[in-house]
Amino acid sequence: MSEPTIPLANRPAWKALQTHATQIRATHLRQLFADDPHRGERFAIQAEGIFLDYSKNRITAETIALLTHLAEESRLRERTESMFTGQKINITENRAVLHVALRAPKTESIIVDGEDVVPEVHKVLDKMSTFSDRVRSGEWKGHTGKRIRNVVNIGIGGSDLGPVMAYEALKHYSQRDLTFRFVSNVDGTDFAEAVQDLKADETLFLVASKTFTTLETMTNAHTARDWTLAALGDESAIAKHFVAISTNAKEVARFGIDTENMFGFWDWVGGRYSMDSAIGLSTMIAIGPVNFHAMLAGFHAMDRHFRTAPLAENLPALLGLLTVWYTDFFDAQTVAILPYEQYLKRFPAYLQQLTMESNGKHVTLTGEHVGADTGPIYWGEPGTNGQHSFYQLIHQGTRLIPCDFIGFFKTLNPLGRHHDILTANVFAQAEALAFGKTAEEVKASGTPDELVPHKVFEGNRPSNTILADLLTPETLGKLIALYEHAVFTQGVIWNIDSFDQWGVELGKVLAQKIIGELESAEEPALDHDVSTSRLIRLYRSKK
Ligand code: G6Q
Repeated sequence: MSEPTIPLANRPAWKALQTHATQIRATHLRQLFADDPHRGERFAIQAEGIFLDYSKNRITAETIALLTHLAEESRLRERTESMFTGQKINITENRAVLHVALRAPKTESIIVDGEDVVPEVHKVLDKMSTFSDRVRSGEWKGHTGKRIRNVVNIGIGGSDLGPVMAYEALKHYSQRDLTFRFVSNVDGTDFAEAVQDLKADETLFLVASKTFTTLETMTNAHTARDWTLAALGDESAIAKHFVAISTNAKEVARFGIDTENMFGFWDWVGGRYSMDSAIGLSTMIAIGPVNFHAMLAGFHAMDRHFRTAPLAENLPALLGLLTVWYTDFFDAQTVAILPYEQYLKRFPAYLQQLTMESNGKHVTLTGEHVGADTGPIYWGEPGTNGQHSFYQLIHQGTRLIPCDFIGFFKTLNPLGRHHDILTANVFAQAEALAFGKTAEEVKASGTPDELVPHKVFEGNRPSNTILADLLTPETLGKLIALYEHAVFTQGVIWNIDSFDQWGVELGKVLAQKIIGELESAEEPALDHDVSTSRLIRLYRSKK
């Protein structure tokens, strides 16, 4: 793979952006709008049914030109091709990164290590479809001959957040006589509460784990096994009530799940990029194979757009570059994701993993310090709820928080005036953030002098408004792929490996050691720092 040899700070566009930023930082959005009556059209694009208004950003045409130059200098195009053609761009794990293959049509071919992976992808999708149909129709029976009523996904991180988010997002399309639960936390409460009203003979567990060795998932899976056996009393029940989603057939068999009931995927699917692989089995059972395929088509449409659209009209590239702009030239620490769609309530949590596990890195592909700030903190809640809690800080605090507002022209639940009221709030918030309210305006409304400073809104706070027609499986696929490729764009600029996650390792190793120390019958000899050792002793004395 070709790598940019020029360090970030020496790239000409980066230097030009530094100079340019000093001018823009001194300019108010009020001024930028006053200067250009066509700004609302100039900085808006529509592609693949997604409308992006990015005019309320602190940018000019020159900013976009410089940012797209930066993308070119950083070889975004070449890197994108490397990803789409199966090169091993996950350098530190020596792996291809091919979530785009998960939604490639049958007619495409993508070669990894001399083999076309697309037929394999479709083979698994077909197996998932057959299985989902059997569960949905009631043909798949539990051990006692009863049909399955409950589906419990056991997984964590990438094997949980995508499935939960997609289930919530697409609940409208789900089969309502099936109950779905998601167990991820090793805290026993998660499992206990998930199954407390379920009957074992009507419950199917999907054990979702790429490695099939993850401590939390294996602990929960064994507890689920015990719970099932306690109710059904017979080992042969496991085959009817457990399926596995994994790349590790050996461990699946060792757990006691028939590998016939295993849905595979591949090492080139990263956990946080896996919700459209077999990891999405719970989604497919919920919404059915036809809707699942519509979701894949949405992903694929955005993949194509990202690969082919000119950078200045490229939704993911622009979204990614704007984040680099605020992170590195405005010292913004976070990005708020604000979906005005109740079904997207888990979307910010999903994006947290996608963005922060991908771009929370401090060294480049070649191991040097990046020399700039990388992945910002993503967070958010659905609107309008957030307006009554944390928006105060976004409007009047001292920090700059770029916001992504996500809304829809139509609602899946038309109820009186609700949708107009909801959407009015999206537009009002973006308007208030950008333009604020000056001291003169506050005074003119009769505010006593001493209150004026408190009621001033500085404005000049940037946001994107992302709109689509209706939340469908296809739209969801597009939205997710939009952010996946925005994250990739950022990673390319910073020249980091967006696809590894070494930062989660150290805590895992230490926990393994401490588990032994908490559980040992003998008083353990502790060689931790004094704080940790004392906490361990305290727990042992109180537990
Ligand atoms: C995602 C990460 C991580 C992973 C979980 C679960 O990109 O790799 O969140 O998905 O640790 O791993 P398993 O699927 O192997 O259980």
